[in-house]
Amino acid sequence: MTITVHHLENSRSQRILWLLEELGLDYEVKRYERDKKTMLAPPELARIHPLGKSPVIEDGEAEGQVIAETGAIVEYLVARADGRLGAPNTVDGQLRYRHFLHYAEGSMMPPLLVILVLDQLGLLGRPAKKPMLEMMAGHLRWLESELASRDWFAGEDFTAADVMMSFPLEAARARAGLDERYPHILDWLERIHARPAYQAALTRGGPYAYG
Ligand SMILES: N[C@@H](CCC(=O)N[C@@H](CS)C(=O)NCC(=O)O)C(=O)O
Repeated sequence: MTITVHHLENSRSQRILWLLEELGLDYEVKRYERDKKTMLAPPELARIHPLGKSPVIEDGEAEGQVIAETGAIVEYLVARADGRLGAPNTVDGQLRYRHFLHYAEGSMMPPLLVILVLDQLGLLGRPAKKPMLEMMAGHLRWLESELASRDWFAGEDFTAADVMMSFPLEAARARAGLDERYPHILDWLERIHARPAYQAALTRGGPYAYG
C-alpha cells in the first residue's frame, strides 16, 4: 500500500512530491489540471477533501487516511520516515525548524497571494501593489540575513523546513521582487533546484512554472 498524492499542476503540492523523493518513500501521483480560465482546481479534488485544494494525500498504510494542508502533510511524512529531515538536535534549530514550517504558509503566502490577485487586476491593482511589494521586501531582507548566517533555514543541514520554504520563495522570484539584491536566497534556490530529488519530483509532477 502506498501514498497517493493528489497533485494540482503548478502548485504548492510540488513540495510534497519533492519531500517524498527526498525521503525515498513509495508514492503515486494523481494529477489534476487547473481550469484554464479561473485557474481553480477541478471539482474532482473536492471528492477527496471537501476544501477541494491541493495538496491532499491518502495513506494506504493508514487505512486510506486523508490528510490536507501542506505543513500538516510535511509533518506527517517526516514522522512516517522516522523523523528524517525533521528538526535538528539543537534547541535553536528546533525553534527555527518549527518557525519556518509555519511561516511559509502563515506569513509569506498571504501577501504573495494578494500580489497575484493585484497583478490580475492590471491597472486597477497598481496602487495597492507598491505597499504589498514593500511588505514582501521586509520578508526578503529578513530571510536574506537568515541565510547569510547558515546554509539552510533550520541550521547547517537540509530539512523539511527548506522544502516548505521553496514555494513562497519561488513565487517571490516570479512575481514579488526576489532578485540579485538577495544573493543568499538566490544561492539557496540554486542549491535546492540542483538536488536530484527536486528534479525527480519535477518529472513525476508535470507542469511546474517555478522550478
Ligand atoms: N494552505 C494550504 C493552501 C492550499 C491551496 O490553496 N492550494 C492551492 C494550490 S497552490 C489550490 O488548490 N488552488 C486551487 C483552488 O483554490 O481551486 C496548503 O498549504 O495546503
